[in-house]
Amino acid sequence: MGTALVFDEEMTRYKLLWFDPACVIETPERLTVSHEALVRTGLAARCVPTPVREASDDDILLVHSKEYLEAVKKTPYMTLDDLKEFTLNYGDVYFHPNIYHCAKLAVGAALQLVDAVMTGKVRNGMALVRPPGHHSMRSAASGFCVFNNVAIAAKYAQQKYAVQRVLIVDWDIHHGQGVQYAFEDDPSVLYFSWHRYEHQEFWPKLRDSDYDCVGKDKGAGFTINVPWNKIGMQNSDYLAVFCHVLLPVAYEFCPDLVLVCAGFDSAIGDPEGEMCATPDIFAHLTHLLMNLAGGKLCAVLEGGYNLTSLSQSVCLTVQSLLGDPPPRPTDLQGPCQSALESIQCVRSAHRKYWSCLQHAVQRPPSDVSTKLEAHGEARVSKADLVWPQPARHLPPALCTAAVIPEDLLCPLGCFRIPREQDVAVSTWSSLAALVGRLQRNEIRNGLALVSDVSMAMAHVFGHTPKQRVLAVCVGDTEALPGLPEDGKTLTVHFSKEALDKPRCKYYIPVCLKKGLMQAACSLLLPLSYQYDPDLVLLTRVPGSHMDQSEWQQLVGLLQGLAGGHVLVLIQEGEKALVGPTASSLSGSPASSPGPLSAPGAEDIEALERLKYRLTTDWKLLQTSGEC
Ligand code: X5A
Ligand code: ZN
Repeated sequence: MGTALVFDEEMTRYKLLWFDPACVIETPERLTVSHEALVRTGLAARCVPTPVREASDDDILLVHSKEYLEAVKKTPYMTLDDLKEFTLNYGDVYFHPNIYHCAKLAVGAALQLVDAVMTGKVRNGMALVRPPGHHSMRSAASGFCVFNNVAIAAKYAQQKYAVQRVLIVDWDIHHGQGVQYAFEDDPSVLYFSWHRYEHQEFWPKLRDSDYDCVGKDKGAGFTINVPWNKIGMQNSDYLAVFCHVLLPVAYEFCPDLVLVCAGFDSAIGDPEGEMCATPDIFAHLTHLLMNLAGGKLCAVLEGGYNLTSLSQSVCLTVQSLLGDPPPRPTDLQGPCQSALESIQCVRSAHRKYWSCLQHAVQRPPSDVSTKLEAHGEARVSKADLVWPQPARHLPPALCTAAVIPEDLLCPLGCFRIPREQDVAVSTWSSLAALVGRLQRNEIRNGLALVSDVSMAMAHVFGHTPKQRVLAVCVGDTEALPGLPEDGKTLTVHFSKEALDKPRCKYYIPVCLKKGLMQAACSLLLPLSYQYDPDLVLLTRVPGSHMDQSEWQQLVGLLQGLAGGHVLVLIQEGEKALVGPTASSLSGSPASSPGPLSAPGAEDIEALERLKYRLTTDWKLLQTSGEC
C-alpha cells in the first residue's frame, strides 16, 4: 500500500501584493521548492499522485461560519484597496484575488488525502498546500491561514467514514489555536501542539496556548499544549516530548486516524521558529506516528519559511511515509532545562486525564538537573545555523531476510536464506550469513526462528565484535548469554517475572504486567535513541505477556534505529509470531493494541522508579526540570 502525494501548482498562484513585513515570508516558492525537491530526489515518482479538488461550501461549513465563508467569497472581486481593508480585520494574514480559490483547493487537497487513506487506496500521504490552515478560526483568518484545512479534514473523516477518534499532531512551531478552538470541548479529537511561546511573548501571544489549557468540559484532557519558552530547541527536546508526552498518550487514546499539521518552521534555519532541530528529526517524528491507527496518517503542510530547511524536511517526512528507514539520529545529548520544565508541566497538568502520566515521580534528584547544560538559549548564534545536508540514502533493494525451517512457508515480503544440508550447523551458518548481509547493508532487516535464543544471541554477538548492538529481549528467560558489559551492547529485558537489579548501565531489566506500550515509548525509545545502535537485536522467548499487536508495535518502533537494521530472533515455541513479525519487518503497519492496554498504577510506578534511577546515565529519560 502506497503513499499519496497531493499537490497542484495552482496553489502557488497568489502572493502578497503590498508591503507587510509580517507576511513577506509566506511566498509561492515555499510550495515550488518543496515539490521540486520531491521530484529531484525521486520521492515524488514513488508516491501515488493524487489530484486536488475544490472543497464545497458544506465542507468548509464543517468548521467555519456562514458569515465568514460569505465574506471570503467576495474577495476575488475586490480591488486592491478593498483587499487591504478586508485584511485589517484579521492578524498577520493577507488576501489576494486568487486566495479564495487556493484556500478551497487546500481544504480539498486535505480531503482528497483523507479519502485516499480511508478508502484504502493508499496507506498514508502528504498534501503540499497553500494557504496553510491551523490558525484560522470559525469566523476569522489568521497567521497566513484562511480555512482550517486539518480541522475540516478531521470533521470530514468523522462524518463520512464514521472515524471515531482522530489524533491531530501539530508540529508546526506556532500554536494552531484554530484547531484547538474547533475541538476544545470534543473528546473524540485529541489535539497535540508544541509551539514557541516564550511565556506568552511569541505570536499569537495567547494565554490559551500554555500547558495548563487542556480543553473544556467533556474535552478536558484532549488538548495538549507544549510551550517552548526558549528558542534553540534541538532534536533531543523534540524527541523527549514525543517519548514522554505525545506517544504514551497517543497509545492510550488509540486513534483511528492520525492527521499531522506538518509545519516545518520548527526546523533549524527558520526565521520564525529560531529552533535548532535538524530536518532529519522529521523522518523520526513521522516514523514514530506511522504505526498508530493501523498506519492511517495524513500530513498536511502548514508553515516553514526557510526554503532549504523546508524542502529537506518535506523530503524526509515523505521518505518515512514511503517506508524508508530514518537516517541515524544526530547529537542526542538529552533535553535542555527549559524543555524539561515544559515537559514536567505538561505531564502534571495532564496527570488526571491519562493513566500513563499518573504516579509520575514528582521531583528529580537535583544533581541530575543542575548538571545539565542548557542549550535553550535567549539567542541562537549564526554559527549554530549550519547543518549538514541530509545524506542521500538508498534503502537496500531487498528488505527482509528469513532463516526459517523448510516446512514453514516463507512469509510474504521476505526471502529465505538458503540452508546447507547439515541440519546441525545450517541454522548457525544461515544466521551468520544473515548478519553479514545486514552489516554490508545488502538487506535491511531479518528474522530467524531458532531452537535456543540465548545461543543464537551469543552467536550474533560473536559476529558483531565491532558493532554497538541494542538487544531487546521479551519473555521470561533466566538464561541470557553472558553479555558483554563493555558498552558494546545495551540490553533491555522485558519480563513479567521479577528480574535481577540492573547490574550495570548496559543491562536494564523491566518487569511489568501491563503498560508495555508505555514502557516502549518512555523507557525503551529514549534509551535506544541515546545509545544509537548499529544493529537492533530483538528476541522473543515463550512465557511473554506481550500480545501480538504490542509486539508488532515494538518491531515497528525499533525500525527507527540503526538505519532500520533490526534482526529478530524467535524461539521455536513462538512460531505463531513469525508471520506477524515478518509483516511488520517488511513495512506493513502494526495492528493497534487497543485502548484497553492502558497500564495500572503499580506498573507505572515501577516504570517511573526505574526511569528515575537510570536518568543519571541516560539523559533522554528525564522528565522533570526545576519548575
Ligand atoms: C502557518 C504559519 C505563521 C504566522 C506567523 C505570523 N503561520 N507572525 O506558520
Ligand atoms: Zn507556523
